[in-house]
Amino acid sequence: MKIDIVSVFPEYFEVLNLSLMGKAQDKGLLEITAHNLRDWTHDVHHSVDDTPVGGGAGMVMKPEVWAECLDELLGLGAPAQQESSAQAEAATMQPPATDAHGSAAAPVLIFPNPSAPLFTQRDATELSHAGHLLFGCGRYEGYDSRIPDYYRAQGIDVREYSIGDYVLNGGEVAVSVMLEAITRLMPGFMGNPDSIVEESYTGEGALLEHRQYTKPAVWRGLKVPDVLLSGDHGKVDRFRRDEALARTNDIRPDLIKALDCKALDKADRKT
Ligand code: 6GU
Repeated sequence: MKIDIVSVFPEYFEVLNLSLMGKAQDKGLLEITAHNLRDWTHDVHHSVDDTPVGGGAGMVMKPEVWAECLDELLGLGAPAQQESSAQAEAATMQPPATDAHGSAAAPVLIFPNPSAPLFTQRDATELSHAGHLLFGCGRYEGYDSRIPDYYRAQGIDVREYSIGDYVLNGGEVAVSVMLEAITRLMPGFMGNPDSIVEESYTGEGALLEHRQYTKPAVWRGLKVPDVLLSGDHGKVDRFRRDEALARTNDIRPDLIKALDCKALDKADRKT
């Protein structure tokens, strides 16, 4: 998967060279490039933002700079606009991204935005099959809304996502979060692919996970539930499923409401 990230703080993404994401890059599973948006400016101040039209506090990211950058990274010819020959050459020299099946894949353009729909495990799963993701990180009060509108109108798959109900200073951390959720679902990313099958938020059920224990069976006076020591796999499965349902009902009743009834079995209904 080819991943381009555009930001005024590309250094933020050095964390992606660590741990499993770093290993996936070494293996050639991921090819991540963090670009500096200011490289596409032409003025001496390298300015990327301006005051909001209509008034108000803060600054809004300008569409012209973003468009020069995104046109190049998406391999789109700039309409009636001059491109530097070096930039044009770089754009044509890029090999086409391929999807999970090795065929050329349409890029997905993603803008983190606290006022957008919530990014969920479902989105992560869908995007883990993409061949090319391009993230545009806004700063300040956000970016000119015509930027996503324009690329949608060009037929690009454009997404805007929030990662939760709180406000961050910019999209960089949100992109790191989304990327980790997406890439760990790629085939070959995890050492043990089973570990992603039974997690919270996956499967039709989308329940919080049951509680976890390891040895010793008694630690500082606290016991592991007896049933987990029984060796009866049927009982263990039932215990865990009941606990997952009860915990989800307590902590995230919204997930229970969203549950597809068909995902429940007869025994579930008694808990
Ligand atoms: Cl995607 N961006 C920013 N700036 N703040 C957020 C967010 C995104 N999601 C939640 N808060």
